Amino acid sequence: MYDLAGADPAVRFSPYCWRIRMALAHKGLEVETIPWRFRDKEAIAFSGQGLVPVLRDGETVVHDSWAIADYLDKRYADRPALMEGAQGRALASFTRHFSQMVFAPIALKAVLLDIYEAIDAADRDYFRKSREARVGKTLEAFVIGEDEARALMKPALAPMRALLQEQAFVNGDAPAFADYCLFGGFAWVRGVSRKQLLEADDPVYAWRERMLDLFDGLARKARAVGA
Ligand SMILES: N[C@@H](CCC(=O)N[C@@H](CS)C(=O)NCC(=O)O)C(=O)O
Repeated sequence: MYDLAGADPAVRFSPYCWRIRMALAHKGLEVETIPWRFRDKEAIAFSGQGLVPVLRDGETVVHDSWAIADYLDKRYADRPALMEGAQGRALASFTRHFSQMVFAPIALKAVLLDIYEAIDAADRDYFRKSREARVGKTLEAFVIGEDEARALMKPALAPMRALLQEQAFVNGDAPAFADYCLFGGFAWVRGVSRKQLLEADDPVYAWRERMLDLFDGLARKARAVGA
C-alpha cells in the first residue's frame, strides 16, 4: 500500500490511508506500506491516477479507500466483514460522508499549517500552492487555534457523541469500516498536530482511545506529532 508520509517517513497521516490500515488489520491481512510523498506521482502512475491509498494485491491494483474496502470484502469474504450487508455498507457510507463533509473541514482549519510543517521540504511548494488555491487564502490566514477548533468540533460531533453514549463503537459492540472512516480523520490530526480537538471527558475522546488501542495498538504505536 502506498501510504502518505511526512518528512519523517514513519509519520503517516493520510485519513484515507488510515482507513485502509485499519481495514487490513480488521481482515487480519499483512501489508507492506510504502512511504509516499505528494510529489511522487510517477510512483503510483500505474494506478491511473495521483492519489493515495493505492493497494497492490498480487496482480490487482485498487485505488480510493472506498473502492479498496469493497475490494477487500469481496476478495476476502471469508474474513471478518468490513461492511456487513447492505445496512453495514450504508452506515459506513454515511460515516465516510460525515467525516469528509463535517469533521474534515473543521479539522483542516486547525491543522493545515501543521501539515505543511510535517511534510517533506521538497513537497512544501506544491502543497502550499495547491492548498492555498483550494481554500482561497494563505495557509497562515486560514488556520484557527485549538480553542476555536474545539468549539467548532463540539457541536459538529453531537450525533456521534450521542451514539457513542449508547454503544462502544459506531458500528455497534465491535468496530468496522464505519468506525475506520471516522477514525481516519482523527489519525490524520494526530499524525501532524499537537492540537487536541476533543475534550478529555467527551465520549468521542473515549472512542478515539479505544480505536488507538485496536489491533495491538496499531495506531497508537504509529509515529505521530500528536498524542
Ligand atoms: N477519495 C480518495 C481520496 C484520496 C486522497 O485525497 N488522498 C490524498 C492524501 S489524504 C492524496 O493522495 N493527495 C495527493 C495530492 O493532493 O497531490 C480516497 O478515499 O482514497
